[in-house]
Amino acid sequence: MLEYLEVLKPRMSSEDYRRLAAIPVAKVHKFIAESAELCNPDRIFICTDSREDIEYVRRQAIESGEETPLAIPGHTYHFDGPKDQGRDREATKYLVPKGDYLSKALNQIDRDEGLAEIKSLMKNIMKGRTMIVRFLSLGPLNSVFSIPCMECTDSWYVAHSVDLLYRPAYEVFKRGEVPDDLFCVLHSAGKLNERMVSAEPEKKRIYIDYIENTVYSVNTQYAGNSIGFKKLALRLAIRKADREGWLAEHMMITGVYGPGGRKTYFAGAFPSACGKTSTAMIPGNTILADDIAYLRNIDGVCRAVNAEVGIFGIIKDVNPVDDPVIWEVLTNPGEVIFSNVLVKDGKPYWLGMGCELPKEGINYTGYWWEGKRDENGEEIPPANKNARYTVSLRALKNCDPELDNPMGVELGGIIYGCRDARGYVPVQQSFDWEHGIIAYGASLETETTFAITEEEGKYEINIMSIQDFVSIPLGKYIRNNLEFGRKLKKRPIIFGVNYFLRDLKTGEFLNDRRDKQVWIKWMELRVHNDVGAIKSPTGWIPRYEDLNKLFHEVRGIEYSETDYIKQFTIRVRENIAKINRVEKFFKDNVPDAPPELFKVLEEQRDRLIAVQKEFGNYVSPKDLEK
Ligand code: SPV
Ligand code: MN
Repeated sequence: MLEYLEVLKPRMSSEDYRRLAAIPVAKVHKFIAESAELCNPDRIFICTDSREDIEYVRRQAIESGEETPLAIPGHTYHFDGPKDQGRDREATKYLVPKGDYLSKALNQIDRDEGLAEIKSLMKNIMKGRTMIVRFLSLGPLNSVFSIPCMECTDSWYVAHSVDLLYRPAYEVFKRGEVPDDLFCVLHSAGKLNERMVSAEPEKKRIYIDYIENTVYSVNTQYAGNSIGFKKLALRLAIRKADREGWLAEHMMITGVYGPGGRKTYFAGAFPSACGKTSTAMIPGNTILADDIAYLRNIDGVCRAVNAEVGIFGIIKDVNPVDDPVIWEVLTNPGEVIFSNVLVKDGKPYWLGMGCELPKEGINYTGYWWEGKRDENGEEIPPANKNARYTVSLRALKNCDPELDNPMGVELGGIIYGCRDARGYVPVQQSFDWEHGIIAYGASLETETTFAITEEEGKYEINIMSIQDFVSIPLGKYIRNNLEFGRKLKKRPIIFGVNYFLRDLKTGEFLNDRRDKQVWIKWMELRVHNDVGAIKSPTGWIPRYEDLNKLFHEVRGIEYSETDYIKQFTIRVRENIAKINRVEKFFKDNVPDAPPELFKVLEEQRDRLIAVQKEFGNYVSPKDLEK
């Protein structure tokens, strides 16, 4: 332990040295010493989470030019480079030791080769800069759920963002309450241009070393790549959960009010940009998590916490009518970091904000004017589609009071949401845990969106919306989910939702964005068995009269039977085609897929074929009700 401190001493001020020496954990000293030896910063700043330190980080984010203040007090904006506007699947890889196996569907590189590559990219990269060290906790403090973690970064924007997104834990580290498998992140924004934007995106690499629970990220600033505790630590958490028998999920958590003030918690997994945050923020309900949840079996009950305490949310389409709660936070004084929006006269603008946007301003490509084109001749939008806001959940009026409960909250339901124009009805309830995990979770098929830097609008399987992050064999991950439910005494009810169903002929969306307010209330009632449902081949679907009543209560509008029939008609052909695609995916890519998966899919196909014989390819819910 002393040895590492000795190495660090000449690199540190006496104050920073004192702060680090107060942490009695050799692994912490080792990680910082090795990071400093590799990256060679001029200075190391140990952030203690004191008010002065936090204030200092905020100021530095502005002084360094990584953030710029906006007119409203507390608001700043940050830009990432034009080639750094989302998570990067290509550049993100697992370091896999020789002899170890990960599913083919996961991007990977030989561990020795990858470590050598990333270390050569990071050599002396912090010369002339400060390495900021932050100590945080994933999950509430003093909890069976907590995972201590630390990040060394040369980005003040990253160091600032984690204040809004994670629980501070310097004191936890000082008490030495740090397990050997704590998560460590080493990040450098790399060479920056005059706009303080990573200048060498072609050298972007994000490597996950699950042997050492360490993430390396270089030549990127986009928070999903640079803040190690989002999807990078989720990958490590999935392995830890696998070892310890719990679940780390890409899920929001919301508290939904039912009759008589009853409150039921739901967790929900949706692919990026498919309605996860907006479901968590439905007016009248509470939000406890918007991206990452940990689930544990505690005395036979499924309890969940938020790994984070903030939101790095998509700002596109946030407007005062559909999203009043977050709108209020984004337009009033308080700490907000806007990224990749359009800025004009100290004000941020984004796509779909419900007002006209300026014709010129500053955006992620520099000075922007209407009609500006990129090097491929494509017109550049005023703000990026994946522009985001970073805020603390505590700034939201409807932040759930149990956010920091070390025991988490009891889940009544789990939702799997897909983006499926063709097949699934807007909301349905699984027949049981296995059916839900397989038919809604593992079969989750979605159109790709702008949240990853790749082609948009392609259909792909995205198991439980978490496939990009699953760091164990995919079949094992599904088995763990099945097992988890089997061991519970009280199982959450599993639902499938699809906010993106279209008319097969006209291609129009069949639902309004606000219809989800009704679906979630229906799910709440179903958890408590307060309404009946119709048995369809793909799950229990709502009855017209229950939905109509809810549309009146929740949205104050009439719900026509014609709309109901269009939305809840079982599209047999499309559903069978989906099952065939899902089966093929698992046969081709997941050699360790559990046999139950094929059984559940087969049963679903048999049910579909049976109704097809009786009613044809499109089966009205009215026919099934009889
Ligand atoms: C997502 O894309 O799923 C996000 C944002 O939640 S990121 O941090 O990029 O993962
Ligand atoms: Mn996410």
